[in-house]
Amino acid sequence: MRLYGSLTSPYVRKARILIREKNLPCEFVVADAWAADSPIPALNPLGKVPVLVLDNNEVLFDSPVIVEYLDSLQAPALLAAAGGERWDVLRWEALADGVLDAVVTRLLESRRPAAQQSADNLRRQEEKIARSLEYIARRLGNGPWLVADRFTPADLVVAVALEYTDFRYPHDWRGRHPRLGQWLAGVSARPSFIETRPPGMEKK
Ligand SMILES: N[C@@H](CCC(=O)N[C@@H](CS)C(=O)NCC(=O)O)C(=O)O
Repeated sequence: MRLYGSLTSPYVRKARILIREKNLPCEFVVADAWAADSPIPALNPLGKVPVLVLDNNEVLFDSPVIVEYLDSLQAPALLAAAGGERWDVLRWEALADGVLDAVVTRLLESRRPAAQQSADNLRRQEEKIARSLEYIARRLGNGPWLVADRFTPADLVVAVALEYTDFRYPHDWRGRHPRLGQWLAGVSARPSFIETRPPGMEKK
């Protein structure tokens, strides 16, 4: 198997963390989706990373699909096969993916020439992020995990989203949600997080 992606993409990092957590044999190919000579559009018509090329040359894309596929390769699966726990985890994943989308959209907007930037769009994305962090903090218990009594893809994706927020939209969300900050410190101390942290992303 080969995983294509950049070192800084949080969507790619989700797959890299899962590969490390489950010790799966998978080559990592660094590829920039934005480069003119990028191999990515030939693999994924959407032109986005991550892309996973299987041993039979079948191609999977979109990080939720890749994460679930990788998780299915080796028991025990981190995602429950059925029942309430499964839907809890999938909802957390959808929320965290939405936070990533908002942070990326905000970043791209902020990189446009000042005269072309939309203050409305910046504010809208920042509101999505603030509401989502509030939502997470409100539902966070006292234990180390979001769902059940073990590490699940919910913890993985929410922690990736919070670290990416620190990386690309640094602001004092810990002041508002100190317990969420403590929770993140626990998850992000895992070797899978340490080993996949991109250059320039400091652990808080
Ligand atoms: N929903 C996709 C989002 C992936 C994504 O947006 N990747 C970015 C890198 S962070 C990308 O490849 N962007 C290139 C583009 O949008 O053309 C996923 O979860 O895999």
